[in-house]
Amino acid sequence: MNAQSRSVTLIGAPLEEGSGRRGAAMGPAALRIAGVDQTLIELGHDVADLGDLRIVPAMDLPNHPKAHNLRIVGAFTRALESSVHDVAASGRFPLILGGDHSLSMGSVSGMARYAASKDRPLFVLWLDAHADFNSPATSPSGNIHGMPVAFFCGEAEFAEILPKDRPFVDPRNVFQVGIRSVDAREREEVHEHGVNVFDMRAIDEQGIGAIMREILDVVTKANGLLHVSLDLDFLDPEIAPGVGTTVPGGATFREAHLVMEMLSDSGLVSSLDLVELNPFLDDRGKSARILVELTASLFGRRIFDRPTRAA
Ligand code: NNH
Ligand code: MN
Ligand code: MN
Ligand code: MN
Repeated sequence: MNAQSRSVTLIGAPLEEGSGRRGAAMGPAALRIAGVDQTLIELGHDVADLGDLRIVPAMDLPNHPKAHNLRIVGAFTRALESSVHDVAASGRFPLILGGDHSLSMGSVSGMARYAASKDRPLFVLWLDAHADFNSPATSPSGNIHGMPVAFFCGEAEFAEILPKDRPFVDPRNVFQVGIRSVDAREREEVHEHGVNVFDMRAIDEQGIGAIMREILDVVTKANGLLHVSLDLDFLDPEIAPGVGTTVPGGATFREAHLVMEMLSDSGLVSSLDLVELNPFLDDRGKSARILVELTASLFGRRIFDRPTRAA
């Protein structure tokens, strides 16, 4: 992404039905109030805003007892899959303002279809306290925001939200960073499918810089596209309290910024989700602002410039 100017399209996804509680639907509004568009414009990017998706439940989907609100989540999934795909195909950068994490079923599936059309592999950087690899069969909560990774990897069996022969993400192309809360059966699934997990202990032991270099090298060698999905609970709740599922011991302010700065330097990022912000639980806009600051780092804001690293 370097210092170069990008054409960015904001897509608001006021979805909260995938989480166990209300409030995340106010996320897109809070991110706009925190100045996400103006911040990108000041960094020299061209910004368009599609506004918020307006969705009615998909009545052709079943009321699934172990996947709460499947009809509304399924409708958002379909709408995002197509709008994210179309934005990417028009040469612009889709930036999805969430909304709970179930929206990534749609955004990542849309990018998977786009990557397949370009004959390039899609990689996903999943910044989260949680692995989000449950399915209706394994989920202890039935909340779909704990299932998106299994969905776009072709695992979670959801009746016909998207065509069954759509492009999936190879779980070995998924890098999860910041993980510190995994359910029992989810742990087995993640291992079985070869998801790359860098948990909080790995960050403590190796440092976030070394981990990011390793991930970026893999994506560079494969000439991949990289979708970044930033769950606010990746961060420590002390600095980002506006989230429904706080888990202590998360990433620090500087660790998160270094992730974004290194991603920016790499020029590899194709698309971004900002998810799980719950303004109803936030402390005077603090968490919305930190998401906007991290987005600024991803889009080229620097303390000082660095000499370009040889690849
Ligand atoms: N693993 C739990 C579940 O599936 C929690 C998921 N919650 C999240 N994920 N916030 O990022 O219900
Ligand atoms: Mn998540
Ligand atoms: Mn999470
Ligand atoms: Mn499995």
